Amino acid sequence: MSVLKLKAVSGENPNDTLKRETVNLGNGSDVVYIQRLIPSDQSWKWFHYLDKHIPWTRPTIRVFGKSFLQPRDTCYVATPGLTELTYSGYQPHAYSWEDYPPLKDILDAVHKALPGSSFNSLLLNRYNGGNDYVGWHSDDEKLYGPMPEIASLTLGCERDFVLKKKPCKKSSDGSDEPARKRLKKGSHDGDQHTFRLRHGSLLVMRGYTQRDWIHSVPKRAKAEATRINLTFRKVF
Ligand SMILES: O=C(O)CCC(=O)C(=O)O
Repeated sequence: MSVLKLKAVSGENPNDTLKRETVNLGNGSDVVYIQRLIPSDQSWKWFHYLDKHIPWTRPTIRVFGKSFLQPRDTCYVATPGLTELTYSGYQPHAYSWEDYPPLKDILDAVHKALPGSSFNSLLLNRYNGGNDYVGWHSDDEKLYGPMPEIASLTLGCERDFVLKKKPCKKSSDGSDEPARKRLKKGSHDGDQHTFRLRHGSLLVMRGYTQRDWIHSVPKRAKAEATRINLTFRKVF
């Protein structure tokens, strides 16, 4: 495992006091972590609203040919008319931003923190304690384009977010290229980085992170409380 070197930099706006840590993963991939994007009391207000009002479901998904109950609750929100999202054989219903007005305020806060961003879809996850998790995967669905920017907001219980490099395989011309699809838990090749995602924090994956890296939120016996995660994405 490599030693994680964090570079603290300020935002693009000189008046912006938000501390950003940028981790250069190499080969055009990087991660930005803003530990205190949303003040704690505002984050709790949004947490309680979403916990109560979002129509959470726990769908059956298919991974490596087997059916599983997804190990966390989920909900999908998107601007009308976009290509529909399908992952692990599951196509979530797309609710609209207007159905849950605080989502528009959260989206505004994320857009303000990331100048130039224009997210139009949102996948929400709710982890009801440390047994809920998301396994190793990358968000490399075609509808997000080749270099998606994905911004992930955490509300509630802190959890670890782990990034691991995809194993390289030799292509027919002899050059190394990353394996593209979802990988089995336990496979390992190369660097690994862990971020402790705090209440009110924002983690942003950029560049080729989805092509070259996989990520997970592993089970954690000590994480007893609920965590709500919002991942903002742009569908092209
Ligand atoms: O909960 C998180 O921080 C990650 C969620 C995630 O990986 C996903 O929705 O694809």
